[in-house]
Amino acid sequence: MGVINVTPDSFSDGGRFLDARAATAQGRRLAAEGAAILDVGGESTRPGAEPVAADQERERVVPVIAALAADGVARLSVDTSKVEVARAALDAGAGLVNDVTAFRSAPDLAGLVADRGAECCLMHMQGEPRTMQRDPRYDDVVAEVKAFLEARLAFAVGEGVAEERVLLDPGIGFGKTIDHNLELLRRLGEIVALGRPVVVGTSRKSFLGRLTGRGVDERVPGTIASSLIAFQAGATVLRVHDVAPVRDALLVAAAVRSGAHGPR
Ligand code: HH2
Repeated sequence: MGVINVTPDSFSDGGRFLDARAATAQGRRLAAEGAAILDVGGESTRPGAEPVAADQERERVVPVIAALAADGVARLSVDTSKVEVARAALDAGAGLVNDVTAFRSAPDLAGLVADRGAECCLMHMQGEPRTMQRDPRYDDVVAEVKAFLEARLAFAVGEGVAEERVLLDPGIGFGKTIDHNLELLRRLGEIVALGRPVVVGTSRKSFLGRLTGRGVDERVPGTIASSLIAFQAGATVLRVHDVAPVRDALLVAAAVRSGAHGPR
């Protein structure tokens, strides 16, 4: 899953793709590099980020999704928690709603996903973006994230979303310390055991900077390592800004696992 942030303030690429043409070009580049899914977002969720009004978020993402849908080169996902934005994105050609609040901020979003037969990604977050990194605490982070995802999956199914249309994400960096992130990656198999496809997004995140001493643009090796570890533990969707290097790493790992490889 390649990330396209149509925002002025995203933590790693804020401002680079605020213009619809630049964002669309980035989407085409990521698809050409091998992204199967493109995740288009119009509101940053970085720690301390300020909320964006629905109209503005919609104006940011819809032209980009419409242009990429016309290409037909990748499945399209909208990274939003708002019903109005998701509806417009689905109308424009998105097929997946990636909600970092797992339908908590807009419970009606579940009904929309159900009515449209869309897929959704439900992510764990403790707190909300503005304050989530102020002293997050858990007794057992993996058990709590797992119980949360199980409950949100049950909620979505109760609202009419087909279970096989739901992906789950432990929410690396969302209300978590470096130790919480490492434990989630180390014990990711427990989340995979829920039986739904698991999405993991470590791309360029600050815990990689803490581990390596690298700035946000220098965290590709850390992103590759953590994405591979997640893949080995059973994650099937890796949400990254740098598709080409992660794709190569995953191809090698998949070939070692299966013994099968293409004619490249
Ligand atoms: N991470 C971010 C945003 N959305 N969605 C899912 N499912 N999983 C993630 O780990 C995840 C996500 C944060 O990364 P980014 O979009 O690059 O930053 P920002 O929120 O600042 O735009």
